[in-house]
Formats: sequence, C-alpha cells, structure tokens
Amino acid sequence: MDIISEIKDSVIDGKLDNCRTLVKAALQNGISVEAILYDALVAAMSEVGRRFKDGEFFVPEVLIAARAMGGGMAILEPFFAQSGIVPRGKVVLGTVKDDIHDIGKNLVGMMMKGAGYEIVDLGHDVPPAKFVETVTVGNFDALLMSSLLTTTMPNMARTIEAMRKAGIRDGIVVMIGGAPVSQRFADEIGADGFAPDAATAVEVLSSLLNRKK
Ligand code: B1M
Repeated sequence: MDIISEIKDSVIDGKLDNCRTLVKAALQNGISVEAILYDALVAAMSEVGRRFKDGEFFVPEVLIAARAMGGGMAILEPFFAQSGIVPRGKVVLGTVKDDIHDIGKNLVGMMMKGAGYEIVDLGHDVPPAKFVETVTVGNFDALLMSSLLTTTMPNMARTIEAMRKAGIRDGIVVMIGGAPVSQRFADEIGADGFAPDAATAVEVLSSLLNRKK
C-alpha cells in the first residue's frame, strides 16, 4: 500500500500517532504537502463523512478521525506558512456561533497562511459581538466565517448585520464558506464572497482584495 493510502486509513481508523508518523515520513520522502493534504487527509475526512451519513460511523468514530486528521494537519501547517514573509493582508477567521465544526475552517486558515496572509483565528462558536469587537480593534482586511450546519448559517447574516450596526461593514471584505453555504446564500446575506473549498478561498480572497484596492 502506498503512503498516501496509509495516511488515509490512519485517519479513517482514528490512529493519531500513526497518522503523525506517516505524514512525517511522507514529507521526508518528498511527497508534496498538497498531495498529503488533499489526497490523504481531506479525502479521508470525506470518506468519514460518507460513513457517518450512511450510518456506518457514529459520532465517537468521527471525533477520533477528526483528531487524527488534526494531528496530521499540525505537522503540515509549518510548511503552508513557509511561503509568505510579508503578509498579503490581515484576516480574522472563525466558525460562527453555536457551531463547533472547525476542521474545514482550520484548513482555510492554513491555506491562507500558506498564501501569505496573517491570520487571527477566533476558533469555533464565535458570537457576532466577538467578530465585531475583533475587527473594531484590529485593522483587518477581511473577515472569514465558516458554518457547517444549516441551523447556524443565519449566524453569518447576524454577524454581518452586527458589523453594519457597529459601522464597520464597509471597510472590510467578508467571505463565507462551509458545506451547506452557497454563492446564492452569500448574495442573499450581503457577503462579498464565497468559496466551496480552502484552495478556492485563497483565490477568491485575493481577487476580492485586489478589487478593493
Ligand atoms: Co457534524 N455534521 N455535527 N460533527 N459533521 C456534519 C456537518 C453533517 C453534514 C453530517 C451529516 O448529517 N451528514 C451534519 C450537518 C447537517 C446540516 O446541518 N445540513 C452534522 C451534524 C448534524 C452535527 C451535529 C448536530 C450532530 C449531533 O450532535 N446530532 C453536531 C453539531 C455540533 C455543533 O456544531 N453544535 C455535530 C458534531 C460533529 C463532531 C463534533 C462529531 C465533528 C466535528 C469535529 C470538528 O470539526 N472539530 C463533526 C464532523 C467531523 C462532521 C462531518 C462528518 C465532517 C465535517 C468535516 O470536518 N469535513 C460532517 C459531514 C460531512 O461534511 N460530510 C458533519 C471535512 C472538512 C475539511 O470539510 O468542513 O466542509 P468542511 O470544509 C471544507 C469546505 O466546506 C470549505 O473548505 C473546506 C475544504 O477545503 N470551507 C470553507 C469551510 N469553511 C470555509 C470558509 C470559507 C471558504 C471555504 O471562507 C470563509
């Protein structure tokens, strides 16, 4: 079995130490960060998602798989960050209120760091007031929100509304994403942009910031 498949299996089986060891070995063998990320770690989580949906996996299995993926991602993270010396922009990122899904959000943060952005990650379950407070004091170019639940998507709209009320909406690019989110929803709530995945998020943000200049 090749090492990419082994990493994938280590995530699906929730083997944290094994995943870390294999990711290190893959890097030492010259396998690209992108291949490890997308062909092994992200692919594994998609399979975990499928199994969860089909009732083959329950929450504990999903949790330990997510933990193993996080271990692998932590080893990859410094390699994403290596490319940018001068930040291309300052970005605040978080998963919205009542939502604890943070794997995709972390991935977006890592890709952004890799592309040279300075990231302030507020974590998950971030209330609108926390986003507003951070932007108010931080001189940010962009605010990025993630939501994985249809029930928490309205908290993106609430955050934008809170920004409007605080008078800080116009000076900053707002981008949203997450599995249930769409361009249509972004348009509806007045976000500037949407991206379906972490790699596209970097492209969309760059073009939005260029347009703003
Ligand atoms: Co949850 N969960 N979960 N879960 N979970 C989903 C999202 C779900 C689709 C599963 C299902 O039923 N099929 C479903 C949501 C249904 C819906 O609302 N439509 C669901 C549910 C219902 C729940 C609970 C309510 C379950 C329960 O308790 N009954 C509960 C909610 C808890 C809460 O948040 N309050 C819950 C809990 C959990 C765990 C804690 C067990 C765990 C989260 C662990 C963690 O994140 N630390 C978990 C997981 C892991 C999943 C699945 C299986 C995988 C999500 C994931 O990490 N995917 C998920 C099923 C699925 O998606 N197939 C599911 C991998 C990740 C890389 O992808 O996050 O989509 P994703 O990110 C992508 C893109 O969306 C995009 O880039 C990333 C990839 O490049 N992206 C952005 C994300 N944010 C972006 C922001 C951007 C741009 C792009 O710009 C700002």
